[in-house]
Amino acid sequence: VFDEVCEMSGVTLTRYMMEISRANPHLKEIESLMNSIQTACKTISSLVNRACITKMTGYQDDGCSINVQGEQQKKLDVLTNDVLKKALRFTGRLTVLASEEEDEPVSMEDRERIYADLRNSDVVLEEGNKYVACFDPLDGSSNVDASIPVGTIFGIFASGEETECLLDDEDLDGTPMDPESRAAKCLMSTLQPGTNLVAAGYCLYSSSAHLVFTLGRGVNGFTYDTHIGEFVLTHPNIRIPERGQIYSFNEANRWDWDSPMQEYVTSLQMGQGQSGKRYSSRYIGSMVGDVHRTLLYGGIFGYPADAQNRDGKLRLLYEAAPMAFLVEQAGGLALTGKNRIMEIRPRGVHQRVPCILGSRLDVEECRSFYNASKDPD
Ligand code: P6P
Repeated sequence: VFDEVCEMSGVTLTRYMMEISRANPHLKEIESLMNSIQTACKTISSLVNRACITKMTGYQDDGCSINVQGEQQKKLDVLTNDVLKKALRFTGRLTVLASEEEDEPVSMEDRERIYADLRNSDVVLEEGNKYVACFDPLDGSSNVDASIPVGTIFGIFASGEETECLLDDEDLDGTPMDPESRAAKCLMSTLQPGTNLVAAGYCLYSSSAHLVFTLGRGVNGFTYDTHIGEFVLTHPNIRIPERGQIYSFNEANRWDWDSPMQEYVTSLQMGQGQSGKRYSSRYIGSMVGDVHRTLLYGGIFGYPADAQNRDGKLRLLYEAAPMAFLVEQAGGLALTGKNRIMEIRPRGVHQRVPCILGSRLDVEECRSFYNASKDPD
């Protein structure tokens, strides 16, 4: 069904997910999650588009709100995080969510209240699979004030054993769960490798809003049509070109990069790479925009390890892993330098990881420089 629905260019995302879950009943819960995510993205798109008009640019309060990253929170960081949390929370499908803006994973501790409210209403909430959502509500938000593209990144993991016992508020042996072990189990259910992702994607807020995601069977892109208030299928079955001619790294860090990266980029600049052509440099400083361009035009994007940041800058759980899933599903590669990003099990919710992703031949060429070096990955 995935292929047939993809031929229906112009189909709305709502209809697309309905067809997919009708043909794949086990994806019913994912349909509910995707519909909540698209609603949140429509709201965030409007908030970003009107930020300068509604004075939602600038920092939260008078700049005294610091997030877990130690960064000053923008007004929109806080607001978009609330929008996404509320949208996901009321699906009743999530047990845990982890956000760039939250210190620790958030368990659905008010899940009972939600169920009680729903039980008192005529909405029947069937218990479905439970999922763990990880997201960056507004990646690159420091660019909003200058109307540079920004985006939402999300990853949905299948539930694990720890997640199941969160549901029963008891340990697997039936004893009531104390807050500490509940928090520990929240964390454990969140720290999963990218290979456990069942869905991942981003919404780019730029000249248009584009929701691009995968359910593990290819990548499809939907564009927000403000005339009808729906995301419509405009980029069915996205395949990243085998090789591009654009490299996308912050070259201000060049002299801190490991030597393999320095040598690789120099070869591209000199036209001495495998393609024999000189590459162009494009770097927005907003991951979603750089990844979207790389997905459509081909080439290579990354935030490699450097002397100042041995693990790079990008976060594994809600930036690198979801984007790695997308890029691999589109036929590309996503590495830390030598190793596949999707196979790394996070040690912490906000763990950083070196990230190099894009066209298969470009990333393999870059890896050949790392493999030739004795530096540990
Ligand atoms: P730099 C935005 O802050 C972000 O997390 C990514 O969106 C982006 O790719 C990267 O950081 C840019 O970092 O150090 O090049 O400005």
